Amino acid sequence: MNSSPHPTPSGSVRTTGQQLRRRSWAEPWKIKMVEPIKVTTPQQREAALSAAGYNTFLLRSEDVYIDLLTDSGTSAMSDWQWAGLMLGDEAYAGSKNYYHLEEAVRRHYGYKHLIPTHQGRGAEHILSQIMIRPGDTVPGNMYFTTTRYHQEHAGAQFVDVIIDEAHDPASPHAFKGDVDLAKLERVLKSAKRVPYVCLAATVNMAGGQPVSMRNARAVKELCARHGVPVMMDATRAVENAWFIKCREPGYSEKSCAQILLEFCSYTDGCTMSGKKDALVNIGGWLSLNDDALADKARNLVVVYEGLHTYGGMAGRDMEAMARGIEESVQDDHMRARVGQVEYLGGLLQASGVPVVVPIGGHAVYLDARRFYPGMPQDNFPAQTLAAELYLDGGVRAMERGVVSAGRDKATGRHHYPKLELVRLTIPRRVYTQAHMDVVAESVVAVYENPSKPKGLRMVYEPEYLRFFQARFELL
Ligand code: P71
Repeated sequence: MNSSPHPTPSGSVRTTGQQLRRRSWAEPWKIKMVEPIKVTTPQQREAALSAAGYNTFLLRSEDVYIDLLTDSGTSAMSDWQWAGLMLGDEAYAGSKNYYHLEEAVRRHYGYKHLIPTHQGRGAEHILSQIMIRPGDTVPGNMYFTTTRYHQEHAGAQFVDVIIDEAHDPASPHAFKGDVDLAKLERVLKSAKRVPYVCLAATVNMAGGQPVSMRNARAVKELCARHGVPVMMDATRAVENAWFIKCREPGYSEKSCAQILLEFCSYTDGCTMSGKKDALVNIGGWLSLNDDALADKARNLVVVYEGLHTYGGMAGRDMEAMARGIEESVQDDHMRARVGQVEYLGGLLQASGVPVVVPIGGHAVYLDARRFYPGMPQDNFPAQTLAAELYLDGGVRAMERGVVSAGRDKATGRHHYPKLELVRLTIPRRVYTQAHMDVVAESVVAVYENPSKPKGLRMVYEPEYLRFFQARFELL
C-alpha cells in the first residue's frame, strides 16, 4: 500500500523581525465532487417532523438541510480512498485488503491481532461475549449506549468511574474524559469480578472530551496491579491524541500518530467503529494483544459477522478503511477537523449560547437544561430542542439526554443523566465554514426565541436502544 501524500502546513511564520505571528490555516484538501442539499419551507419541516414522531432519527435525510445527526459513517472519503475501492479483492478468504488493514492498524494502533467487524457494535458484541460472565462489573469512563447494552446483555453491570467534572457541562477541565482513579480502585476492590476496564477516548456522552496520557498511564498501572486488562473504545482515539498534543505538557512536539501509538500502548485491546476517525462509511474492528483471547474472538466472529478475514466488510471497504487510517492520523487533517468543530463552538459561545465546555472533538453539545430552564427532565428537554432546531432551519441534531440514557434494567425507571444535551455533530470533510455559520444562526434564533415549548410526551417506546425509534407528541 502506498502511503498518502500529506504536506504539513505551517501554523505560524517568522516575520522579518523574527516575531512569531499567527497565520490562518485551512483544510488540507479541495472539493472534487458535490452533493446537492435542499432548503425546505417551515410548513414542509413541520409536516416531516410530525410524521417522524418528533424524533430526528426518524426524519428522511432528503428533508434535512444540514445534517449534524452524527459523524458516524457520514465522512467524505478522499480520492485516494475511492481509488482503493477499485482495488477491492473480493475473495471470501484471505483478501489482500484484510492484510492492508491489519498492517495499518498495527502501524498506528500497535495491537497484535485484528478481528474485523461490520462496525463498532459488532466488535463490542464479540468482546463482551468472550470476556464477560454473568455477575461481572465493567467500570468505564461514562457509558456509551451500544457499549453498555452489550455489556449488560452479556450479564455485566456497568459502573461509571469518570471524574465528576465530566458531569458538569460548565467545568472547563482540559481532560474531562479522565478516569477518577479512586472511584476505579473502589470498584476493583469491591466487585466480585471485573473482566476488564473500558476506557473510551474521547468520551462521546461527556461531550467529546479527551483522556490525558497521564491518566491512561495511571489507569493501566492501577489495573495491572489488580490483574485486570484495559480495553479501549478507540472510536475517536485520534481526536483524543490531537487534544493531548494541544493540551498536555510534553506532547506539543510529538505527532498525532506518535501520541496515538503511545496511548494505545497503555491498553490491551480495543473496539473500533471505523465510521468515525477512520473516515469510512462502514466498518470496524476488534484488536487484542492476547493470543488466546484473539482465538476466542475469531471463533465467535464467524458466527455473527463473517469470516475472520472480512468480518462483515467487503474487500473494498477494508481497503478504504486502511487508507482512511493513514489519512486520519495526519496532523494537518486533525487540525482542520477539530478546528472546524471549535469554530462552530466559538460562534455559539460568542453569542452566549449554553454549550458544553471545552468544545469537544467531534461535536458541539448544547445544554438543553439552560435553553429551557424549569422544564422537567420527564418532558425531554433535549429531544424538544433537537425538534425545535430542525423546525427553525432544517438542521438535524441528536438528543443525548434522558431518552438516550434509557431505563434501569432492575427498576424499570428512566436513567436520569445529569447531562441533558443536544449534539451538533460535524461529519469529517463534508461541510464548509459557511454551513457552520448557518447552523450557528439557527441555534441562536432558537435560543433567543421568547416562546418556549412545554416539551414532549413519549407515545411509543422500543425495548432496546429506545432513542432510535421512540415517537413523541407535543405537550
Ligand atoms: C454516534 C455513534 C453512532 C450511534 C450509535 C448509537 C446511538 C446513536 C448513534 C457510535 C459509537 C461511539 C462510541 C464511542 C461505539 C460506537 C458504536 N456512535 N463507541 O456517536 O460513538 O459504533 O455505530 O459503528 O456500531 O453517532 P457503531
